[in-house]
Amino acid sequence: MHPAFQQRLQQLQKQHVDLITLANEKQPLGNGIFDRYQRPVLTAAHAPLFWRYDLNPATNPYLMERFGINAAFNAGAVKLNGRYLLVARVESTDRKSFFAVAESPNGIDNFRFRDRPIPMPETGDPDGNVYDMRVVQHEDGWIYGLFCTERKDPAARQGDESAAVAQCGLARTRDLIAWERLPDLKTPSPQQRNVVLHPEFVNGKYGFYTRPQDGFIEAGTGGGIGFGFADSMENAVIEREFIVDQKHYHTVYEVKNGQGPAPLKTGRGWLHLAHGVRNTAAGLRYVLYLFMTDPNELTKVIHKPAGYFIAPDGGERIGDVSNVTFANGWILDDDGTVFIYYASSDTRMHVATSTLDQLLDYVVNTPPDGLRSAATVARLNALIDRNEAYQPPKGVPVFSTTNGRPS
Ligand code: M1P
Repeated sequence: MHPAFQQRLQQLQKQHVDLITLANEKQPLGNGIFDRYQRPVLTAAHAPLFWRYDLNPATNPYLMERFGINAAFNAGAVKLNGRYLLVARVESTDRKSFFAVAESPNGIDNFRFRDRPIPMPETGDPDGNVYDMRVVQHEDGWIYGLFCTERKDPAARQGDESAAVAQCGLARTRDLIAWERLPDLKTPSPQQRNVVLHPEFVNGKYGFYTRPQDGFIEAGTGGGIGFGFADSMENAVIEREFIVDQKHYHTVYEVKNGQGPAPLKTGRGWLHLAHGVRNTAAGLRYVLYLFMTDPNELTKVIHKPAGYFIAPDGGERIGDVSNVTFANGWILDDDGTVFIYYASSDTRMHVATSTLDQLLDYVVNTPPDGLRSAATVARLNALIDRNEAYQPPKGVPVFSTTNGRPS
C-alpha cells in the first residue's frame, strides 16, 4: 500500500473517531424551558468512512470520496433496549434521501450510524424520494414509520421537471432492522406531508395527524394540522380530515404548519410539537411550537402558547435551506426528561433537553397569541405589573433600562 494512502486513511479515521466520540455539553443558562447543547448530535460527517470511500488502494489510489453524503437531518426518534435511536434522513450528494439509524447510549452524544442504511422496500409505484420519518410505537405492538414519499407529478406540464406529488408512505418493524412496507396512506387531499400516527387506538381505529395541502410547496386552501381515522394499517384510508390546528394570518404559522413527532400523553392532555412556517423577504422561515389537545377530544386544542418554542439560532440559521428548524422526533424518558431532536436548515441534527414538568408549565402557563400588537403589549404589561412586587428595593444598583450599562 502506498504510504500516502495509508497516512491519509489514518488521518481520516482519527478525524472520524474524534468527531463521533466528542462529548456534548449543555449551553449555559438557557431560557428555563429547555437547554440547547454546544454541538450538533448528527451531521453528514458522522457517516462511516466505509460509506464514503472505496478503501481499496488498487481501485482508489487517491483515497477520494466515491459516495458523497450531503446532510443528516429530520430524524425520527425512539428509545429501544436502553439506546436512543435516531432514524435520520440522510441525503447523498445526488439529492436523494434515505433512512439510516444512528444510536447513542445517552441521547446527547456518541451517535453512531449502524453499518447499513435501512433497506426500505418499495410499493408497486416506486418512490422518487423518501424523507422525514416519524417513528411511532403504537399500542398494537408494531413500530410504524410514516414518511413522505415523493414522485414526479404525472400531470406536470411538458418541461416542468420539478412538479411532484407528496404522499404518506407507511412501513412497520419490530426492531428497526427488518421493515415491512404497507400501501401508502390514502386521503382526500391531493398532497400530504408530515403525517403522524396517534400512538393509541381511538374508538378501535387508527388516528392520523395529517397536513392536507393543494400543491407540493403551497398549502393553498389546505394547510393546518388535520386529523382522520383509518380502520386498518394494511389498507389505510382516511375518508375525512378534521382540522385540529390551523394556519393563521400574521403568526409564525401563517403559511403552513405540520405535526412534528407523535404527541406525548401527559396528565393534562396530549402534548404536541409542531413546525410553523411564515414567509419573509429571505424566503420561508420554519420554527417549532408546542400545543396541547384535550385528553379525550383529540381535535380540541386546549393550550397553545403564543409564538415559537424553538427557532434557528446562531449557526443553526445557515444550511442547505437556511432559517429552518424542523423536528419529527422526541423521546420521553422514565425520569421525565424529554429529548427534543431538531434539525437546523435541512443540514444537521441537534438535541435540546427539558422535562415534562417544564414543558407542561410552559404550555399551560404561557398566554396564547392575541393576534394584534396591542394584545402583545397588554400581555407584556401584565407581566411587568406582576413583577412590580419583585423589583429590587429603590437605591439598589440595577442595570439601567436606558443605556444598557449599570446605573
Ligand atoms: O425545507 C424545509 C422543510 O420543508 C418541508 O416541510 P413542509 O412540508 O412543512 O413544507 C419538508 O421538505 C421538510 O423535509 C423540510 O425540512
